[in-house]
Amino acid sequence: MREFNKELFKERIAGILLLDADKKPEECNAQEAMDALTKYVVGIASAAKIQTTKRHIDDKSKKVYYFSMEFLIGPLLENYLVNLGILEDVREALSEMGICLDDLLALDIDPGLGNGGLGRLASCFLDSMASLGIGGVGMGLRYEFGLFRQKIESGYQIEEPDAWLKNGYPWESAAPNDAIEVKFGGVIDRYFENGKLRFNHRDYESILAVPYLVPILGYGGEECNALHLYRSMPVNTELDLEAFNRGDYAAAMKKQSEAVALTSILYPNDNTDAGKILRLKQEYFLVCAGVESILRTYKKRFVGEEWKNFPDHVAIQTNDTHPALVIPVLMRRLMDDEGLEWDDAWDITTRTVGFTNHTVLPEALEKWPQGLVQKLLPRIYMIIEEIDNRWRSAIPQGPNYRDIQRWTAVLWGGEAKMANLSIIGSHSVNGVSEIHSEILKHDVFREFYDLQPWKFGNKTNGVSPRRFLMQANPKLSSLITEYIGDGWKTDLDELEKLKAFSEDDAFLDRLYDAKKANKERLAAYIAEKQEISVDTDSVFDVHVKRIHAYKRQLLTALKILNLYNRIKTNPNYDMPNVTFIVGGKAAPGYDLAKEIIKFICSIADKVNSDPIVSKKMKVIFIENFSLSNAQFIYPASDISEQISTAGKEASGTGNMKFMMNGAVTLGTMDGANIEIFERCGYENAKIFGMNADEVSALARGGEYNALNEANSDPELKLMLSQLVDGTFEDSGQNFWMIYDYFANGNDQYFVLRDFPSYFKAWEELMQSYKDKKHWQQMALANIAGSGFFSSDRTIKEYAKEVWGL
Ligand code: NBG
Repeated sequence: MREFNKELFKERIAGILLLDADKKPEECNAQEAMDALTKYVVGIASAAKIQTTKRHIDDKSKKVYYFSMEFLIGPLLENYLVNLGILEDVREALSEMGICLDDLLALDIDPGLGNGGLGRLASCFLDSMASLGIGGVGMGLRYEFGLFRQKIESGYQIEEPDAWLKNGYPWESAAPNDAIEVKFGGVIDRYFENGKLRFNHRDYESILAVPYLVPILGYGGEECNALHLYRSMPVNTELDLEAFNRGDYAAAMKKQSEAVALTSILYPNDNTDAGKILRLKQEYFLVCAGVESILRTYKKRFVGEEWKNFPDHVAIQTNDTHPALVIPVLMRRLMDDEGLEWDDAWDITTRTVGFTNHTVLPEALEKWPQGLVQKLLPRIYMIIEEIDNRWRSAIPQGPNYRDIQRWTAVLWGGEAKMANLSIIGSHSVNGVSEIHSEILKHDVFREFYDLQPWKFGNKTNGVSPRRFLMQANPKLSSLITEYIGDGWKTDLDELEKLKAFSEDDAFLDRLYDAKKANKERLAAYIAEKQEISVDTDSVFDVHVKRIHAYKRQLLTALKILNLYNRIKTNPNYDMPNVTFIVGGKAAPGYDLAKEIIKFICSIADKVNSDPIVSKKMKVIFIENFSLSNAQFIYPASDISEQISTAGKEASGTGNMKFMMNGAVTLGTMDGANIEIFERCGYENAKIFGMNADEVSALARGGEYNALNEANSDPELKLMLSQLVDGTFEDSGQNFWMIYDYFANGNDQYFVLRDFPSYFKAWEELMQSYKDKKHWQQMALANIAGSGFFSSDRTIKEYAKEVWGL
């Protein structure tokens, strides 16, 4: 950890304030103080970056390039103060200067450059690589507008643009000298030169990729990596003068606007593929710029090195299929520009690239119309065709192989299939939890697995304990340190040591107190934002994540409605007081998800305004669930709702964040839940519902009918009719869309089948809550068992088994 010299620090901050704001510390406002503190930390990060770069040049260590269309990095200031180990020192020093650190942190920018788990995972990985001293570079896009901000008005989601750059972003530094030209469209001419086939690209349109570098500071503050975010800019800064002189200013600016538009927005879809041309352009833009930057650095560092050694120095990991074009792009660079033959280029490419799949949902597996790829990326298309031809001709012909030909082809039925391209062009393919990786091998990609079983592996996801425990939950962190020392901060497995205190009443009481304090922090946030007061002695039952049919927020909604109905008929219904907290964004084009939000908000209105029911429970829909408020939510939770249909959630990472903070999982046998149950002990979680095999059997059978489920269960039947019988008319509507979802035999995620077992499991969990000591023991078992879910462990596995570090 770094030394902290308080007087020097105060002098530095005062100096920056004087230069930048012409003010003394006691005269500055929070924003000015925030800017000064950020500048101070950026200075430390830059110094660390220089040292890290020097070290990596000297030891020639292998570098990992993590390509992702999303990086949910979150607010950085507090995170870096934690990583530097100076958060409390800085707080004290500032307060001596009359500045309150918390006021500053509240102003920190939360760049929404991702949708959900996939983007946050990428950022946890960057944090872990830096903390472990692995030279890791993130390659992403600098979207002008991040994921929309969610407002809830009368229960409806309203999307507002996230103009996160409007006041500048102090963490980034532009590197215009390293800009890269990316070419779209045009024509490819073939010709022979010295007996070698060559390609000339003409009549294309160029867009400039300008890198912006954000420092990624590891724990301990010694290592600093970088995130490269590419921004699209026009190549020619000139106007179309002819149009300009005509007075047609829009036409004069057309090229410029098109170029800028490329990285303007992040597609707000989680686990669905929008299939839009702009998205394909974004994906190509990212990989083209990224590959070029890798090769430039490589050629500088390894002068005279043979190309075949490239994979000894560089690893590329693709975060889902979005950067799949990295394969043909690297091929093109090696062949067309560096003069390598196909076989050598192919060997280098496949030894360099690794692919992680993050979903089994068919609607999220990217496919592009062949014609579009051909028109937009003519040379890349030729290479994809060649990859596909070579792959197919290596598969035996004949009737037994027809299915394999069909399901593994890259180009088939007029479509270019990015998952197939990713698998064929990588040396490693992995899923993100045990069960998910098994489903990939035996179901989604089984033809590939039959042919190349050695490529397939598993890397169960993890999360950064710095951000999600140390930073999010200082109360619990200091309690842990008090009892087991601070080795857990770099080796999360040490949390196991806490098991020794499971009969220690004093410790268990302290655990309860920490939870209670965190509930008070969240309650204050809710009171401020939503003007609702919640009972901090109640159970906090929390379901926060993107809204999606497969994640089954409908189960939560029906559970709450069922409780409402029960209390209305029996005001003495036996349950502890509960606060239900739901939150998450719906993709703007996903009508059912938006309707689910409205449904939950309507139930909340009913519950919270009922004089009797509201004494037992409250329902809160947290507006704009995002990294910044997530950090208050996980530590305050008692119950972690992880209730996706078994087999559908690839891993989940929220489940790990809850566990680490001592929440008990109420969940299905899905994704990483299963590994969570194994590590906290099945008795310290609550499992319900069908398992993945039962789900597939039910789906295959084709006989499931949601209405039958409802008709055989009076409570379900009542709730289904309440959707449309005017029960919710005072909150403005009936929920025909949800009713139809069930009634038209659409319940593809089996909400109604799993509901009875879900409700029963919840009731049983409430019984266990009554025994305070026992509940604290369950919470403790979760914290103590969560070491495995550190992203440090995940990254070590990638490093060893995929990247060959
Ligand atoms: C998501 C999965 C989650 C998983 C994250 C990170 C996509 C395509 N997939 O279950 O739905 O935890 O990826 O791996 O966003």
